[in-house]
Amino acid sequence: MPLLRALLDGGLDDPEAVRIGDTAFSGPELLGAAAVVADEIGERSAPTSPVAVSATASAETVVAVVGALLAGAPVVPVPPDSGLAERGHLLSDSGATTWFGDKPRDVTLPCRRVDLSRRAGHEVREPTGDGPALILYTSGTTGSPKGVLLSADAMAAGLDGLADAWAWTAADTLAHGLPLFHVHGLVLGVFGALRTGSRLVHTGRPTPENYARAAREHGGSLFFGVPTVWSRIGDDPASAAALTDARLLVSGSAPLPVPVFERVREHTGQAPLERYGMSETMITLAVRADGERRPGWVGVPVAGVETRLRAVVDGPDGEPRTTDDDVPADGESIGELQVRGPSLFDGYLNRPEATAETWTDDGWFRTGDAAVVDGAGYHRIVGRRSVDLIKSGGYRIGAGEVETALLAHAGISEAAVVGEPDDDLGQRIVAHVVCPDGPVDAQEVMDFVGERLSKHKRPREVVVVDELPRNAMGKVQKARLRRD
Ligand code: MCA
Ligand code: AMP
Repeated sequence: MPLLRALLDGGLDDPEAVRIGDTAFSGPELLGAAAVVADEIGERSAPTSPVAVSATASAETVVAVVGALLAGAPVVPVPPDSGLAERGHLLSDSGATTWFGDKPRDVTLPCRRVDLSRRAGHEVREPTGDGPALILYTSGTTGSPKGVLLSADAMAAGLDGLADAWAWTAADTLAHGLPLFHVHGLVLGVFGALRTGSRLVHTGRPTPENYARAAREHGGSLFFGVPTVWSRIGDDPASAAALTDARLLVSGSAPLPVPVFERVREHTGQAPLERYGMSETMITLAVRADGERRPGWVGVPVAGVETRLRAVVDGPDGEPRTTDDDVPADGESIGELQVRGPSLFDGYLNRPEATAETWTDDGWFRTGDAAVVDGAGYHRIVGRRSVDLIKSGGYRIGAGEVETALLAHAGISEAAVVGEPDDDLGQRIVAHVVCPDGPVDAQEVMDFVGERLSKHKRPREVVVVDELPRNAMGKVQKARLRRD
């Protein structure tokens, strides 16, 4: 069954089926525009060559991505503000052969622009779904981002699990303003609508005013946001009041703080519903539409997913090590969350060793998140095992990637990046740097990182130190840098 089932079945025939900013399409119009892209891809390259899409929050991005899926070309969504080093890595690592969108000067690939007014009249089909359909770049603790290979079948399974959990149907209008280069905004937030047949309203920036407008003017019933978005809505009672009649307010991508949960409930009249996932796994845990909305808990496995919690002990080298022992389902005992099911990825592109490290010998995916589970199967995420994966505004940011960018600065000889608690962003990036030739200008350092990496990877604060705290082995002791 195709990933974009409702779109290809001729559903979505309403002229407002897909609205992004000022552009609205019916399903057949979107399909006709995407078929032009599919034809162009088929003419230019081997159909299985990856295609890079400058993933602005725009109708052009949706048309390009859908067109590439129809052509059978894996899509590499590129953050539109990615800096030179990040973009260069994404393009060379993925082997993309075509660039869709406005072309930055450093991109040498053949460039195509989507023409929203063009339509192809012929019928299109989606290729079979077990090969890579999306290559999503995501940060690890060290090194450059890795390309997560997601097949259409895995995404379809994950979306069906959510449709079941949330009673998500063609009667819904999905509204959100998330970026279109991650699972949350692109897979759930676009493919989810094109699979279930629900209308889609992309709000542009995910501001409280734009969410309120999506409710008032477009009848949004199902709202997606990261906790930062819900925190800002909770602080804006007038906008929050517009969401009172929405069917579900869904939060994910990072922990939803209990005070934010309470503020959203107070001002919208309904409790938000949490779900948990990863780029590598799609959404594996969710509170069901009719389930208990318990602040701080992310619910039960979605259909087809199994979870287990494995005990973690200190290894002989002092580093934590996961054992083969399950921790009790008592709502208190903490273990590493491991998952398996049909929505999981097919590995990291070009990284067999990194791929192997994420799987246990008996075939479970190690999430790296610490969790508890209770007797009813409700899960709570209590933290990440590694301090080097930071979640800021719902974005996953590897400390190592930011440190590498900082070390390219002539005035910086050592760098250590940590995530510090932040009421708005969950965590904010703080860089501790050693500057042998005298202090550097903090804003200049932030701009320097922004030229190399995506804007959200810029440190919010730069702290100049004489030396970094290190243990006897010379390893930086990041716990000693945190000031909370
Ligand atoms: C930010 N600004 C800065 C700096 N940082 N300026 C100078 N130096 C800095 N260090 C600027 C920004 O560019 C912006 O400027 C302004 O300050 C406000 O920035 P910010 O506070 O970041 O707010 P924002 O731009 O409104 O972003 C908040 C956000 C965003 C909208 C919540 O973080 C976001 O879209 N997050 C979604 C991430 C996401 O989709 N993750 C899903 C991953 P200006 O106003 O000029 O632009 S997928 C996943 O996690 C799994 C599968 C899952 O479970 O979903
Ligand atoms: P990403 O690769 O951007 O998909 O980020 C995945 C990570 O986000 C997970 O490993 C978790 O650490 C975190 N995450 C996602 N959803 C939640 C949630 N509801 N609560 C806590 N953490 C979450």
